[in-house]
Amino acid sequence: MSDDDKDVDIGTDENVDVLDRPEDEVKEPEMYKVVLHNDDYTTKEFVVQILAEVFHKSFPEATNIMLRAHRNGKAVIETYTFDIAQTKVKQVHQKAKLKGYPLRCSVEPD
Ligand code: TYC
Repeated sequence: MSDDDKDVDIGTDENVDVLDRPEDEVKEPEMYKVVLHNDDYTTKEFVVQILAEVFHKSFPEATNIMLRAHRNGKAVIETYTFDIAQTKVKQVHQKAKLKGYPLRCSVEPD
């Protein structure tokens, strides 16, 4: 008999003990809020444009978020993993700087 003919038990959930180790469990990533801050100089139109371009918000959603920041001083735009949140903030600051606006966003733990 050749090696190819031998039955090899590869193991199934029925006949192999599986140990549940907490360190093997898949954890959800920690999430972070991107917060939009009000200022006296950036135009409402530009804020709405940024929210559409960078955060893919519809015009009505973008308008609501902009107005919340305008009235309350700040507004949560969306939550993301840390790297994505940080990248969005950088994109906002880069685009605002190009137009000479002081628009600011920040990242906060959710
Ligand atoms: N307060 C600004 C104005 O009256 C508009 C504005 C809204 C700016 C929201 C920033 O996050 C902001 N032109």
